[in-house]
Amino acid sequence: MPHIKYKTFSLVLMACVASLFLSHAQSKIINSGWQYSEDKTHWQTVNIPHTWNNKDAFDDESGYRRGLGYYKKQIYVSSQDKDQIFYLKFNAVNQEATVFINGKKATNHKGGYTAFNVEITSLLNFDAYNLIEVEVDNSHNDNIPPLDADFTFYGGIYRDVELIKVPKQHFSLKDFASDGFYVNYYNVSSDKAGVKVDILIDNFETKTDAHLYLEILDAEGNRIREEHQGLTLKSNKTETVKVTFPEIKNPKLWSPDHPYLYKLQLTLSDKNGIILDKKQSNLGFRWATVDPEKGFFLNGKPIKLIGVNRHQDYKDYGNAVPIELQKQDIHLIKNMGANVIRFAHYPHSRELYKLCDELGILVWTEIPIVNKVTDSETFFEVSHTMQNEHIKQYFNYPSVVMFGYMNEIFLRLAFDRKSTDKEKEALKSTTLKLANQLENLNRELAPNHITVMAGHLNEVYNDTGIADLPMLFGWNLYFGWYDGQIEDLGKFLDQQHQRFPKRSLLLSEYGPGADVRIFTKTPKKFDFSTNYQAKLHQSYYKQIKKRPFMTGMTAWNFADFGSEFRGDAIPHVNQKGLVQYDRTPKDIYYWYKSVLDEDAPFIHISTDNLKGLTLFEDKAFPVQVYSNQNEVNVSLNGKSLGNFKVKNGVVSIDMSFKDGNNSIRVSTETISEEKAINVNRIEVFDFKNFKRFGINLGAHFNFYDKAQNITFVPDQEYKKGWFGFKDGSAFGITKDKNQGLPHNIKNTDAEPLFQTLLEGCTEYQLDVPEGNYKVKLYFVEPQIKPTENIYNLSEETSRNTKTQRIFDLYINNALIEKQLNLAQAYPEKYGVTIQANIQTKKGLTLKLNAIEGLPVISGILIEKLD
Ligand code: GCB
Repeated sequence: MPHIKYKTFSLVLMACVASLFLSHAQSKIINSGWQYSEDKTHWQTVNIPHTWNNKDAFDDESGYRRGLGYYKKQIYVSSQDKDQIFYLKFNAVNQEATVFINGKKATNHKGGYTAFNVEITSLLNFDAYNLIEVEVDNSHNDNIPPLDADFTFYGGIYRDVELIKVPKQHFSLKDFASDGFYVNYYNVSSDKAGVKVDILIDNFETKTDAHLYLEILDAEGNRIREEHQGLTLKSNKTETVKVTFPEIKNPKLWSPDHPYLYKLQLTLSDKNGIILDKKQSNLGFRWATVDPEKGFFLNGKPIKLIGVNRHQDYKDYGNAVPIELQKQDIHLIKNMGANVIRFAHYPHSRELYKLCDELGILVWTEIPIVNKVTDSETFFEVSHTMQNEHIKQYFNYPSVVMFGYMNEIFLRLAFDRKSTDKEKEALKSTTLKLANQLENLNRELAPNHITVMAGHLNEVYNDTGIADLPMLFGWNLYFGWYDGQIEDLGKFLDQQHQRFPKRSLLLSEYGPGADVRIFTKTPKKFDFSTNYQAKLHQSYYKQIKKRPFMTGMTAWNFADFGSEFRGDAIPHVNQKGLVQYDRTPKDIYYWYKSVLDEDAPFIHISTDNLKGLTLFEDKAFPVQVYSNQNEVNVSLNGKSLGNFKVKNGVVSIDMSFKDGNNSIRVSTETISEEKAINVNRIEVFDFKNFKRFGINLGAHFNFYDKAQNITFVPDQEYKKGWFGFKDGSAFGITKDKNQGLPHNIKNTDAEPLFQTLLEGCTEYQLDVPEGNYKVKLYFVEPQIKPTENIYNLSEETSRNTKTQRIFDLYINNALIEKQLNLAQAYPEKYGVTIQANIQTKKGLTLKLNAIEGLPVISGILIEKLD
């Protein structure tokens, strides 16, 4: 209509003219040059994002500092802006923040993962520097979730700080630090789609006339809808304005395959048409539903949700991770072919959700009420505020389809050995009360989103009925790791589905720990080998694909992450990542790509982890090839091994490597991939080719030690002409898993070498030929009280008493150590090495003569000197 066009034109013209001499709402990032101190005496200059725990959370000695951290910064405010309203926006401060402006308290905020705004206008001095001080506290607080969880609670101001300056009329900054408007959709289908927007406008002045202009643009930037609204804003009030657009015909729908985005722009002007404030948001037309029988539907079509959980921290940065690095995660996840991310266990940076909109990734987002709740009014209050902030700040992202509020909330209860039954019942009902309240809050604030919660393997979620509160219940299941066997997954899910046929289910977590330095032909539960990781994920995927009632699966975890109390193959790191802590992909990442990403032909030869592969009489080593093609041709060192069918994204091929450099080539008609692998082939009986040779005593797996640049091979019983133990047994290893081993060994990063060990071995023999050898032996005293690992759900460890072990150590009858008493001579959990040069006519025999208790030994490294 010409009338509208003229009006729009004149508004735009006025806006352009106005912007020449008037500033409308403005946000300035003020991350640079803060002063930080832990005692208010010694200050250092830091930039935001910042945490004080990026190093000490990985330090074996100290544990990480949970307590106070002080930040301050000066900002200059000019009197030119004296008619403006000023806010500070903190995008995340972990976990409690008290903000002072020029010495006066401005606000206190609890909760480390959502943003908060504070209005500071009246506290400012114009034409002067103003002091911002922030007191940050990450100590344990019974009233702030998370109370307890398997991740590190790094303290600090770790997301952007913004100084916001707005005219007296502006989109509200007071509604739980949201953008001040909420996008709702109505009648969305492929024929038509409607948009309704609720807008909150603050007026800091007397009654005023204003003008609101909303427009919808398509992805090409064409304006396809616009609405004008004249407003009369009451004095010093927040006005809610509702705008409904007429339906859009034949909208392009948003989905992971076609993430088509429209844009909504909001402009607030004064009565003269001068722009006061502007906002915008992505619009995506989609609708999501769950069905207990048929799974997850997007836009009416079934989609199996397959993706990952993500934690936000990153090697060396803690949680203070530059946003560009974080964005790379989302690209990596998309590239893998995932269609869903669970942002666990707390809201992540908003930029990432925006990227999910753009790339087409469905999102589950949640607040960190993890493991247990506190029965206190404040805890309930903080939880409510947190969920209000969460939903309101993340509401407008089309990618967000699921809002969650609890994870494994009965975990602590399940392991509580102290409380009485009555106390436990009371805690259950408190938890249920909070869950009910939050579920209702979710449904009220976000009626078109799916509500979710995740539980661990325990009947309590069924018994209490908590699992029936959310629209979708996620099971975190670790069959083949903490519990039972890999194959138990499907059986468990079938039973649940039978017992609770009206409940929609997602496998919200699963996965074993995996260290890229560990590989084996015989993967076992708890060995941290990348091979076991492959086995578990490949089987889980098949089991979930087979079950249409399962909405999907999200692997635990996208990346390795910091968890201070843990002691796995890398201390203080949870190693269940598909990629490493620095985001280098593990092989399993490529396997997922081969089953999920159909965009282009893809091949990956998984030899990256076979560093220093040493083979003996073994003629071959199984190598997994991953591909999204049906058949691949494989050749080794130029000779074809034939064509192989790829099933479930993988084919395993036994490769008879030669000593030295080998090359593997895998091809299809359209693509090929080549990998070089260096293999150390040692011939039995004369140990012909060896220069250096390492054995991982008591272990069935290879361990690559970067510092020594050698792979310690698996141990074996002595065989003539070869090597092995004559007696003794692997410490802490049961039939199908490794557990109860010493962790967080000081003085080394070769944990897996020390962790597995032989106990009670009195003689170990290597039938090496005549020569001069450097022999290095590795020891640790294992019998120290292990830190209780609550995630180690199945195993009770009884090795918590310290007994004496004293032994003499001989090599070929030469006394190397007399009365070796590891517990007495060294600090606890200390990685000890003892080294000697030995000349031999034939063979090396190691003797550990017990004086008291059973001798232990973790590793042997021999080097031929001439
Ligand atoms: C879980 C928790 C998650 C842990 C994970 C694990 O079930 O939800 O926070 O990190 O197990 O690795 O044990």
